[in-house]
Amino acid sequence: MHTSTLLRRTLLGLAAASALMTASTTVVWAQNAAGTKTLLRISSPAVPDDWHGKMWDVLKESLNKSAPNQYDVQINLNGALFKQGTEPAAMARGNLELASISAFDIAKLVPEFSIFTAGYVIRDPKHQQKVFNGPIGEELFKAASEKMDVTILATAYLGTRQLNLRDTRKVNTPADLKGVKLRMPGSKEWLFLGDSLGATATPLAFGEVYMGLKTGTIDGQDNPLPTVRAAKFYEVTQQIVLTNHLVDSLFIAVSNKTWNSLSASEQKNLKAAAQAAAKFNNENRIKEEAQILDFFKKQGLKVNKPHEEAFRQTVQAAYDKSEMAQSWPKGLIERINASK
Ligand code: KDO
Repeated sequence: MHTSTLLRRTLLGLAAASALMTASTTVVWAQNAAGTKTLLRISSPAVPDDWHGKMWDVLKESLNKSAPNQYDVQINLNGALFKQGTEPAAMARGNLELASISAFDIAKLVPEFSIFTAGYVIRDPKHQQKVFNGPIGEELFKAASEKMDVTILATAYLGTRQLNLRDTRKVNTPADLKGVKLRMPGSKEWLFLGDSLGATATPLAFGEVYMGLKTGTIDGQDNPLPTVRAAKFYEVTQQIVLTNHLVDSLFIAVSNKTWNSLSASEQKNLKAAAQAAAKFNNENRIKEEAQILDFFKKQGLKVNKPHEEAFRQTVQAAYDKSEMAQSWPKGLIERINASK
């Protein structure tokens, strides 16, 4: 065949393929725009093998059962759609419908929420559910809805944060962490927590932690142990220090734009789906935390229990003196402590 004929045919073929692609894109878009399916885009930095990554499948399945064909649920993990911490802004702009947001994300706009970014405030997963499913949660979630334009549907237990170090060292009290470059997520509340433990807090996004540990740009990181396993940080670290410094939460939140567009029964279904997802995460994570140390020991990691009371006192003293604590409503810490 003559080269120019071949070229013309190829170009015609490409044009036809592109017309087809445009047509199919238009069909998908038209479906959503026509309101036949409500788009629910989810973004999370979680790795797929972590419980708060898997929980979104539970939400999707629950909605498929309670509201068949009503939602187009799109799950995006590994921070692939939005970077860690940028989800609330994306929801406010109308580019994202659902996310699991942290107390640290909320504290940026609701300063009193920073009380939950402080170490040693929430005692355990039961206490966490008591606090957030009762009047304290109701008041603070209302403030989050007003200031962030999102509705919190359920509280997930992210786990209890522990230290995880690249090299072994003796760590008994905060003084033993002097000079340790401890990676924390990049916001002032996170960095405060890292510094309060006695380390030198260094900001880094979750997705960069593995390489940071491998190459030595950081000396350690803190996360709940199921995440240390799921994100494979144990491959590039040698020690776990059981400080138990933060019983961490994630809040499953939906943008108010989406929430307000739903009928009362649709809202009920979505809330039930979010609660089923949180329940799945919470049960599995608690079970895994109870037995996970053996896994790390088998991987050759050293696991040590430091003087937890020394950590608690140092951390609490740092928060007591902090500017952050000025924004905590009078009596809130006592109410949290009294929740049983
Ligand atoms: C982390 O970056 O260390 C953190 O644990 C912070 C949490 O708020 C949350 O964003 C979590 O990462 C991600 O979901 C990844 O597990």
